Amino acid sequence: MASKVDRGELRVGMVGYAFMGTAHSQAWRTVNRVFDLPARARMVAVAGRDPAGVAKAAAQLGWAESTTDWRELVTRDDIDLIDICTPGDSHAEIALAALDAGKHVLCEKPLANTATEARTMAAAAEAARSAGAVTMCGFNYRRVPAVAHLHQMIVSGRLGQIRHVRAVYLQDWIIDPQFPLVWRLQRERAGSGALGDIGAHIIDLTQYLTGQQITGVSALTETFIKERPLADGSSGLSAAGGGADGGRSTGLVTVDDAALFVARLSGGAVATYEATRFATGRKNGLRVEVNGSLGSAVFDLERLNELEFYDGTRPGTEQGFARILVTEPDHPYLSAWWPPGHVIGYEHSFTHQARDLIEAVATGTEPRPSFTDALQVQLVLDAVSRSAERGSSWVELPSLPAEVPA
Ligand code: SOE
Repeated sequence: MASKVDRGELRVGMVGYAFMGTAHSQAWRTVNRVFDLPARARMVAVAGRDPAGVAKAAAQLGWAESTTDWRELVTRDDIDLIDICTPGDSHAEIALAALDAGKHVLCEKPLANTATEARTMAAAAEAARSAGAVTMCGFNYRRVPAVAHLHQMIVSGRLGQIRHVRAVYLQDWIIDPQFPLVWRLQRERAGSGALGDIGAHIIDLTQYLTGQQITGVSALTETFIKERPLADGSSGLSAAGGGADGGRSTGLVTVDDAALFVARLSGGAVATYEATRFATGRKNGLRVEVNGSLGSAVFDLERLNELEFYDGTRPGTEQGFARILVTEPDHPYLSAWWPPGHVIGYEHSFTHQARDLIEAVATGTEPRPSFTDALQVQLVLDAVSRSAERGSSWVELPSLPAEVPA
C-alpha cells in the first residue's frame, strides 16, 4: 500500500542527478519553505551509477544518502516516492519497479522511449492507483504561472472558440558539428531527438492550455548532422569511420535534429508545431500562440513572467496586444512568492510541480499530468515519427525547368 504520507513526511528517493536531478532537488529543498503543505518532503537518498559522482551530488543537492543501487532504493521501507530523472531508456524499468514496490512515482518527460513502454507504464500506474499510489510526469511548463493563468483564461472562455495553436520550441545547442554524440542523440538512449525532448513539451502544453487533444498529424523530421565525434568514454552505437587511432572516433546520429508537424485538435482547432535544436541563436525558445474567436494570447518561455493578450472584445479603437505581467498574488502560485513585479524563473516551475505532487499524495488525488496524460503525448510522438517515416501527405514539386530564373 503506497503510504499517503508518513507522520507528515513524504520521503523521497531520486534516481539520476544531472540537469533534471538538479532542478528537481532544488524543488524538493524549497517547496516546504514556500508553500504551506500537508506534508514535508524529506530528501532521503539519490541514486546514480558513479559512486563518487552521486556522493558529491548528494552533498551538493541536499540528499541525506547516496547509492549506486536504484533497485534497492525503490524497495526501501523508508521511502514513499521515487523521482525518476534519468535518460528515457530507463524510465520504464525504474517506474515499474517502483510501482510494484508500492511507491508513488514522478517521472521526467517524455514518459518513455516508445508508445509500447508508455502503455505498460500507464497500465501499471492505473493498477497501482487502487493501492493508493499516484503518478505524475514532469511536464513542468504547465506550472509556470503565466501558463497556468493562460489555461484559466482559455477554459473560462476569455479567448472564445480556439481556432489556431502555433507552437515552437527552438534550441541551438548542437549546431556545432564537433558537438559529441551524447545520449540525447542516440535513439537507444533517448527514443527520439528534438521531437521527444522538446517537442513533447509543446505537445503537452498546447493540449493542457486548450483542453483539446491532438487527433491527427502530418509531419517531417530532419537530421542535419548525421555523424558526430564520440562523447568521452562512449561507444559509437552505430559507429562509422575510423579515427587516427584506428579505433572508432565517430558515431551516427540516430535521432531527429528537427521535427515539424501540423495537427488537428479535438475541439476543431488546427495547429502547427516546430521542435528543433538547430535554430541558431535560440537558446530555449518555447513560444505558444493561441488564436480564438474573441482574442489571442502568446506565451514565450524566454519572457516567462509575461503574457501577450489581444482582447478582441475591446472597442476597435483600443485594440492591440497588451502585456500582462504575471506577478500578482491572484495569479497561480504567486501568492507564495514575492510582491508584484518581483519576477520568478525557470526553476520555480519545478517547485510548483513538487507542491502539486505533495498536495495530491496527501489528499489521495491524481496529479496532472498523470502517466495516462503522458501516454497520450507519447502516442502523438509515435504518430509524428510514423508520419515522418511515411511522408504520407508529402507532395513533391516537380523540378522547375532550367530557364526559370533563380
Ligand atoms: C533539452 O535541452 C532540455 O533540457 C529538455 O530536456 C528539458 O525538458 C527542457 O526543460 C530544457 O531543455
